[in-house]
Amino acid sequence: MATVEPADTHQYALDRDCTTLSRHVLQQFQSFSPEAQDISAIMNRLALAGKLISRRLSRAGLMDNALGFTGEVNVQGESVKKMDVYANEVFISVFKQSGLVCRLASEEMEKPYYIPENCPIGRYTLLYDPIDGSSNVDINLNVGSIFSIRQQEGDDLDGEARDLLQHGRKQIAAGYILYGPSTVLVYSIGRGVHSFILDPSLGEFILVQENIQIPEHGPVYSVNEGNYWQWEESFREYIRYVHRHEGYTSRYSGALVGDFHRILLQGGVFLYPGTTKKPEGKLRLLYETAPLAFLIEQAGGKASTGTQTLLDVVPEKLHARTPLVIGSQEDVKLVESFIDDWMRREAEMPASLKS
Ligand code: FDP
Repeated sequence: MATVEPADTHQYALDRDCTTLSRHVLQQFQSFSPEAQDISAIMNRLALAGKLISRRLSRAGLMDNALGFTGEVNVQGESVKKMDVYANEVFISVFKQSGLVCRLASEEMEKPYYIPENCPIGRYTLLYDPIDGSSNVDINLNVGSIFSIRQQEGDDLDGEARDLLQHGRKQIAAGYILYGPSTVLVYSIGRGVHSFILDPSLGEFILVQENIQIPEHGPVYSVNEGNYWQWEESFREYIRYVHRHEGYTSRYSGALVGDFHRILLQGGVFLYPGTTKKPEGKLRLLYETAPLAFLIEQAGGKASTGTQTLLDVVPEKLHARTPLVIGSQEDVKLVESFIDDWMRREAEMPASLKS
């Protein structure tokens, strides 16, 4: 019988270099400074939230009361799903008694949630969308969670969280968790974009790709074309352009995180334009578009509202919305060129001909 030498056993156990998420965050900071320790601990808690949500999603169809609507309507006027409530509470519970995060603000809560016992030491705020793409939950398709971390500025004594109404470059870290065939966590602390996959047998997120760079151009355009007649003419012109040119293909999953992940890895552009009735669009700035813009810039891509760099947008309120054009440099610039062109023609048009 063949005997296994200790050296071989060692090699077998480490068939890949298992860099865990918390180790990776510390490596990124290249120090054990208090900030490095804090952000590493926060990422660890976010990973725990991701594991809990992933576990529930994988069994949801077998459980009572996991799928479907609660009957409530959230602050955005959208029907709330049971999974939205569960995931929202998971993020709160993993940060209780952590001493890390003083406030949490999410799509599901009108006002930020304060954890007073954390506030004397934890001066960070977590902004998050607990379940992004919730319409996919009941049909077992991909959904995600998006997160962003900001430093609290001032004491916020009136509980209005006005210090959050600042541009996206104030984010210290951002990322998302994609619940697909595997559970993937992607994050950045402003030093590149890195991706991890949850190994269920270890219960750990393991590094799979470091310093992701988005291609300069990609074939995919990702947009809900059902809104075609509600967009401004510039977006309709762009869509007609890609229909008429070879090399473009359309993909739209109904979950921003899934569509964004495809574009981050393969290139292309995701669009959620405003409509004539809702020029601000659908997606929320602080916990949807700004974190993804932070990631795409770190990956060498571009994010805009169509007319303004997304990370420069200053929200007027916590749940402010923005149009979104995000992805490869070339593809975002192409969309912007249609908007510029259209604005120039509008400006030159005699007032009597304007619609
Ligand atoms: P959902 O409302 O299902 O949570 O965050 C909003 C979002 O999903 C995105 O994930 C998704 O890209 C978009 O809205 C889908 O909206 P449409 O159905 O209007 O295309």
